Amino acid sequence: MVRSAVTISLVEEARGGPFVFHGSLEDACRQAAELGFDAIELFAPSAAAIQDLPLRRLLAEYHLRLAAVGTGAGMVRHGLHLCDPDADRRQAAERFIADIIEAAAVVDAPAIIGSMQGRWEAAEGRDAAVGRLRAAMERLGARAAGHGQKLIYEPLNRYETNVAVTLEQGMQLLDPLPDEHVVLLADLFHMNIEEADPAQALRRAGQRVGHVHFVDSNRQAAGRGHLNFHAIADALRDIGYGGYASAEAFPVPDSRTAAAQTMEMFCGVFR
Ligand code: LER
Ligand code: MN
Repeated sequence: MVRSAVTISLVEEARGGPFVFHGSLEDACRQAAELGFDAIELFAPSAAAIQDLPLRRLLAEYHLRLAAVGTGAGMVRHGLHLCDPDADRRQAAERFIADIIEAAAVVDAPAIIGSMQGRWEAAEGRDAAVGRLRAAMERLGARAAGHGQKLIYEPLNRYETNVAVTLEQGMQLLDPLPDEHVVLLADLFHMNIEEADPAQALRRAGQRVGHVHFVDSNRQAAGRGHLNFHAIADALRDIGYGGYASAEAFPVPDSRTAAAQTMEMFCGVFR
């Protein structure tokens, strides 16, 4: 059964970003619980910031799970990424993610590599950079598995990466890595830009799909754009998907309405 989640960002630099809730973890948990969400997904500044949060208390108090934790603050705040040709900076990127994997595992959640994959530069070419990215994900995936978690890798649209922009390209990137260690994140906003047919792409990716960013074509709450969520839900059912549909959308017209509209669509197509 697909479970519902909603995003909360605690990263000041990502105030204008596509997260339903911003700023207050407690307020986001309260509203997520009121609206019937199963979980929250957290975008936090660092592993240390996650450790300082009263996550256990809030999750228990509001009967929520932690669906996943993003690592993109390493890029947004420090400009770090795993394709970086500079070995010191690349290692700092890997360390940043490894620390978040550890902090998230304590609260029984996986970490996501989205913007931290970075991009390769034409001067160097694709193969060397992608080889280093894959090697880092192999180590990070093994680390996650050591804590009973999977590492989640997210293809992004062409304006955010040149590594893998479709699920098919993501599958090729992950091909040598065990799927018990690393799974794919299907973000429906990126997929609307890059996939010929999002539902078909989900069917082809099948068991590799481990997480979904549940959002409409314009990056607003599901139902506010032109994606066909019935076709997407049918595809997810067909592949036996049992992970989260996590609302990563702009708080338009406001956080509460975006969360409520997401839940209305979620119940309409999955329940
Ligand atoms: C970025 O566009 C995105 O979709 C995030 O989930 C990745 O950090
Ligand atoms: Mn996403």
